[in-house]
Amino acid sequence: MAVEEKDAVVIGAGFGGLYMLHRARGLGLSTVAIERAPDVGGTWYWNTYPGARCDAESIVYNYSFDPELRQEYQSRWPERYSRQPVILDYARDVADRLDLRKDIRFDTTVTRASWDEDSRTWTVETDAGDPIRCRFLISAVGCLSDSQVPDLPGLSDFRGEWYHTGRWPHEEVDLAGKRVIQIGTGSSGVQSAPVIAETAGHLTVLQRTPQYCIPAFNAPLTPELIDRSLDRIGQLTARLAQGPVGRFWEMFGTKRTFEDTPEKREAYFEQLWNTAGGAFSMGYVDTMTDPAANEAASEFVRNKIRSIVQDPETAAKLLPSYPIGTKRQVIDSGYYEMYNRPNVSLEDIRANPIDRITAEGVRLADGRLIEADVIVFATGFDAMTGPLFGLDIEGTDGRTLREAWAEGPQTYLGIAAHCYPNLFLLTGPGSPSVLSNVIVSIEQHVDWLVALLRRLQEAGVDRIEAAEDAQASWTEHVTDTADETLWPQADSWYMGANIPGKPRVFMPYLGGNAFYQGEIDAVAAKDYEGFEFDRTDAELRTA
Ligand code: NA7
Repeated sequence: MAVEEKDAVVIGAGFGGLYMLHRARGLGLSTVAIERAPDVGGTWYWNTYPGARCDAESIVYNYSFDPELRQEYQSRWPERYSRQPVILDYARDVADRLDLRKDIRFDTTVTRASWDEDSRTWTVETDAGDPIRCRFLISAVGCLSDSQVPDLPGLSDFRGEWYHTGRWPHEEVDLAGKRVIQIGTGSSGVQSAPVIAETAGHLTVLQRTPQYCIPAFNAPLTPELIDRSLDRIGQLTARLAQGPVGRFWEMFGTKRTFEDTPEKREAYFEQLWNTAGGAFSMGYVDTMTDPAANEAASEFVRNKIRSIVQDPETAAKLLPSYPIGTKRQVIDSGYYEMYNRPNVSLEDIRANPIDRITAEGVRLADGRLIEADVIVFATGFDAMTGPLFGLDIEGTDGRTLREAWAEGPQTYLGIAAHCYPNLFLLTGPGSPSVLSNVIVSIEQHVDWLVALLRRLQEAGVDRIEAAEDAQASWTEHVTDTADETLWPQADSWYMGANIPGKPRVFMPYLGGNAFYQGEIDAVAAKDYEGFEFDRTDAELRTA
């Protein structure tokens, strides 16, 4: 078997992989990216379900590393929140402009990676031919790429069609006039249901946990809207630049909930409802830390639900009880309004769970059969660790990441792991990742990593590993930061709670990008404190 030699292998050709590939070339590293899809785009390649769009604003959900490209695109985004095909086209355009495709192996899945201490290289095996040996292995697999269809009895008996939102066919799926069951009401389900309801004969939504949805107020992106958004972003950036900057939940608000009179509070919540989108539950600085403050925000949204949904019984089923913001904040376009349509109904499957799937549809515990032509699984992902475990990466102690992280992910700065030398995890567990505009997190990690790789090149270092104690204290810091807030209280995918048997650990870092930047810059300034450097001929430094 021939072995191909490269300096670096990047896994994934979404926004993380594309930017990493571009910057690795700049370092003069021979680099190849491995991508299981037939095209670039990552999550934006796979998530083609009806209504799929980004929940970060278009003018900031794009790369900033090339200001001219950003400027050029600013007037090209059609809407305030871009639809999936628009974002996929952008990723394709970037790949073409930077001539990245020639170094991407499409339709190729990484099946295993193992470290060889003698050569100080990773051997990366794929399902498409010879292995690749490389000095540096960089995961850009994303946090939400391992889609999950629940293990429900009887699915193979179902005579209709079924789809998962994260693996939706790229061909048109005609739902017109059909009886559709949708399971799941996270961001994907809240986006898809109103669009499906427009043409379906009947849509039945099976809800396990209700959501607090904040309206997106999506609209064509006019120059006025761009100015307003830029102004808001400018104010936030200026505030963060003043430092010392707060953590994620302290970035947006400045005052505390009960500093305001009830009237002022109601008016402020109304203003947030109309403008804040995903930042609603951070409008006040204490919403995510003080249960009483959170309850005030939660109740405001519950009242909105009561006022929008006409049928009181349906409205009651839609009222969440956990603290707002502790599950991923969903922003919607007409989700609650959809329940006023005659062709939509809601089932509370917490109270009356799914018994099984049958040939005709879904049978509930009370014996009722809901017949369907199509079942849509909007049931989410094995978030953050799932995509990494799928790579079957084996470390110096012979343990795979799945084994090493059996009690929860252990990383240093969310980008490196002890026993996994020369492996880097872009937007890995323990970094801000999903609690940010993820393109900002990607650029942050890639830029920081490029500086580190340059340092290694200059010093002739061929092995770098996160020290065990540095990893332990970072992991504790991630948990302690989460424990200052209400986030760990919810059964969310941040906590691994959506996957049976997954350890209950808060995985992303709540520091927020600005605070986190200060922390990783400080590590770099101390010549990468917490990492052990090594070179083949002589030891350079051990931290
Ligand atoms: P999410 O946010 O994980 O939502 C999945 C939904 O599916 C959620 O309502 C789940 O209920 C529900 N679910 C999951 N498993 C089951 C089973 N077994 N039975 C019934 N219902 C189930 O995934 P999305 O794709 O919507 O969004 C993921 C992220 O992508 C999103 O946050 C954005 O960042 C982009 P639960 O709440 O767990 O009770």
